[in-house]
Amino acid sequence: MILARTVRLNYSCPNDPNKIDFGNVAAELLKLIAIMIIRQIVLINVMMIQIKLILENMVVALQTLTAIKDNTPNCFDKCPDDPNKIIYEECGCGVANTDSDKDNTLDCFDSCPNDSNKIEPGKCGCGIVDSECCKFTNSIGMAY
Ligand SMILES: [Ca+2]
Ligand SMILES: [Ca+2]
Ligand SMILES: [Ca+2]
Repeated sequence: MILARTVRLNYSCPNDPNKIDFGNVAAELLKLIAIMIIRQIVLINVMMIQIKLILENMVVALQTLTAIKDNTPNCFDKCPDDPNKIIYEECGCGVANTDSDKDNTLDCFDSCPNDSNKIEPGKCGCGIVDSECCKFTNSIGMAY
């Protein structure tokens, strides 16, 4: 490209064949430099677009990796380390909101999670009705 344009340069002054018109040469060189700079800028823009695409793909890949099982990117996930929750619920992240004995008290608040009659061990402990263990027995073992 430069050679092709150089061939077309008119180095001589039209009125004096012994002199070179440096004004024309400088202008032509400036044009060539400008064209080269524009080409470099275009190339840089293309590279920037490609880098932007690569970075966008990396962000998507990272979001996919960190979404765990709930398919929620961590930026929208209040429990990023808990694959079962995306919001902070009663029992918090990492703890299931389970009510094993169906007494309407979640296991995380139920000290007797397998006793539907108690949420605290009370006097007799979980699984035993308090009035049952507090009965007095007579000498032959009869409750009264
Ligand atoms: Ca989560
Ligand atoms: Ca319960
Ligand atoms: Ca219970």
